[in-house]
Amino acid sequence: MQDDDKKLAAEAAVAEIADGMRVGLGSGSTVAFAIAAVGRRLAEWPSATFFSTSQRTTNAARAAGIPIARFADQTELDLVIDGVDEIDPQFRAIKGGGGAMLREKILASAARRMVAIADGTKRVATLGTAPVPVEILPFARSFVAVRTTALGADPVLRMTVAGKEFRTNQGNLILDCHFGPIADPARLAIDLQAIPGALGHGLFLTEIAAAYIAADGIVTKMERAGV
Ligand code: ABF
Repeated sequence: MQDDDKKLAAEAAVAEIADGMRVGLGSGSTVAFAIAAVGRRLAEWPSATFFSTSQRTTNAARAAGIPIARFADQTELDLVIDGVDEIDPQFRAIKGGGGAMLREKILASAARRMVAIADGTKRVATLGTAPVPVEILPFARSFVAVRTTALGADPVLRMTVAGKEFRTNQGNLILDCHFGPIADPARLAIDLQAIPGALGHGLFLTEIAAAYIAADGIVTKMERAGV
């Protein structure tokens, strides 16, 4: 079962938490299992502090009894646990299915170690079946859309289930950019970042240090070489 696998991967990553750590919590349904596990084990880490990548995660953490500290006062974290939409054999990932990738990338970059957690369906040979979410300034929505098209994307404005424009925690919009198989993710990341009005994107190419992937009840831990 996919949820059982998500839970296994999440709990395996939570085992990396040690007392005194500054821990970032990602977003998404796999992280929801990590939040539940942290909530159950919180007493083991009286001096740990926890930070959140989205309002949704903050709400879930507080409901689990986990106090969430202000990241704005922080310059470095010890560990971030977060989900992915896709991850390839080089630990490169597409993230942002939940729309939190701008804050997720900040915490991932601030962390000494970021571990990804996922069920086996997230493992891909080549990134790109999933769209690359791009957070955009509403002021520049058409301008950024046409620039992503020039890069080969079919940009789709993300809508809520109620049919309204999805808004990030920053009040911005998201273009889900369908590129298909991405031959050169590093080049694409640079090109996306160069578009004025594109404030963040879901290509995570260097942040992930390790991945816990669970498939059919078995968790595989993979460490990125040389990190
Ligand atoms: C967030 O959760 C996103 O960056 C990522 O895309 C998504 C994965 O969601 P789930 O774990 O629900 O598949 O981290």
